Amino acid sequence: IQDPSVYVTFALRDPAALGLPEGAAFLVWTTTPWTLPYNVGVALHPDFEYVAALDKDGRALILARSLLTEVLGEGAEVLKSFRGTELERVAYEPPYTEAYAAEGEGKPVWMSGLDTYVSDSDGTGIVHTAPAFGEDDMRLARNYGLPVIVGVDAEGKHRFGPWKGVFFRDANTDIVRDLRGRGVMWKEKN
Ligand code: VAL
Repeated sequence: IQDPSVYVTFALRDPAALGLPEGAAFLVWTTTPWTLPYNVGVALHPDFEYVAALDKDGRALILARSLLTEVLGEGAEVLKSFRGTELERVAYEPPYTEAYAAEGEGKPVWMSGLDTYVSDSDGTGIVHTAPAFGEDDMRLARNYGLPVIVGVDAEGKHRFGPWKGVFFRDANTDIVRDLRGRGVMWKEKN
């Protein structure tokens, strides 16, 4: 089975603090949409250069400069550039909060962290982090005190949301549709 690959936008809580316009967002790429309900953070590389550049709709999106042309195309206007270290602990609006509300752990901050495992060989240089589903994700959670939610049970079924009881990967189609409805789907490629 081929996992769908999606680009989603996580809007910054306080874009003005970085000198960016309203609506500015982290652009995040993932091949596991079914883990997005358990997102708690995004990982950036401390030494990469990042830019906030305008997409075709005039929205400011943050991504690694080395992937700018590949992702946004030729000639995208760059508003600002940042070193990864300048984008640490930047709070954003997560795509989903349901799992955390249900678990009663209080709300995570949903923020960026830095880790040198982040690559710019594909994606956007900004990695969706869901700690229960990856070793690197777990390390980021530990380093930044992000909560860990195990979103699927021992049988591999979702424990939360409208996908409760659905086998993890089988929820991909529904979650992709849901992301479109939430207005956070930027691009899908299969
Ligand atoms: N970080 C991974 C991804 O972006 C998973 C493990 C959540 O797909």
